[in-house]
Amino acid sequence: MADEVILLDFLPSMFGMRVRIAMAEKGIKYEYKEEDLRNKSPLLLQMNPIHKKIPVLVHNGKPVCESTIIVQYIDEVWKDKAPLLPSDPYERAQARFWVDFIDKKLYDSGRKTWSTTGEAQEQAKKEFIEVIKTLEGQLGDKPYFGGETFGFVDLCLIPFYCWFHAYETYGKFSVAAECPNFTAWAKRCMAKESVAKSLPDEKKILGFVAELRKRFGIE
Ligand code: GS8
Repeated sequence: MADEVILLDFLPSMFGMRVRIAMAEKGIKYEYKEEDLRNKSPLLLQMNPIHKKIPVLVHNGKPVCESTIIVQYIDEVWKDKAPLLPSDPYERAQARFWVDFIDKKLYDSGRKTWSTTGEAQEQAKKEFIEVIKTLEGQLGDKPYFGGETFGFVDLCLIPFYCWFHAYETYGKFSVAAECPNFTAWAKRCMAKESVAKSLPDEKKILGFVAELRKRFGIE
């Protein structure tokens, strides 16, 4: 019997994008279900009763939650094509370290570039650029964080790139001007079909952020 694969997702979510890229890399056919996060479906509440968040992968009726856990699950189950995590245990641990760093540092500082003002916003911009520079240092001269090929760290990081236009518009700064090597890496990733088709247009994200700012009464 063929696998039944369902993805509960929300288009602007960088966490959801990770799963979409992993599915595209592996060539997995699945049913995409867009969630209204202000009116969550009974299926989402049933499949992720703890966090009630997307993304959730439902594989033959069983849920897997948390984007990085889902991507690793996909890599283990569909292991014949496009390996995402390194096979060496030490390299695998390093890749997980950097993804953990991205989740702990990049999400919050990025969000604060458009959701705060004044001193807090200046601080957020500084932190955001520092995080990108740290990642740039880790990338070094390699084409991808995974080395010669696109891997787990690349996949978990590139979804943030389509949010940069919104961060830069409201934060009034330019990542490309400050971090050219990082930007070259991002463009390399965007040239991949699996990535390009999984990320929404940056203008759509900008519109989404404009709506959020209005809703939160920012400015
Ligand atoms: C984060 C998922 C998340 O924040 C992961 O999957 O990696 N650590 C998790 N999902 C958000 C949408 S994206 O910002 C979400 O579902 N929010 C709904 C809510 O908080 O009610």
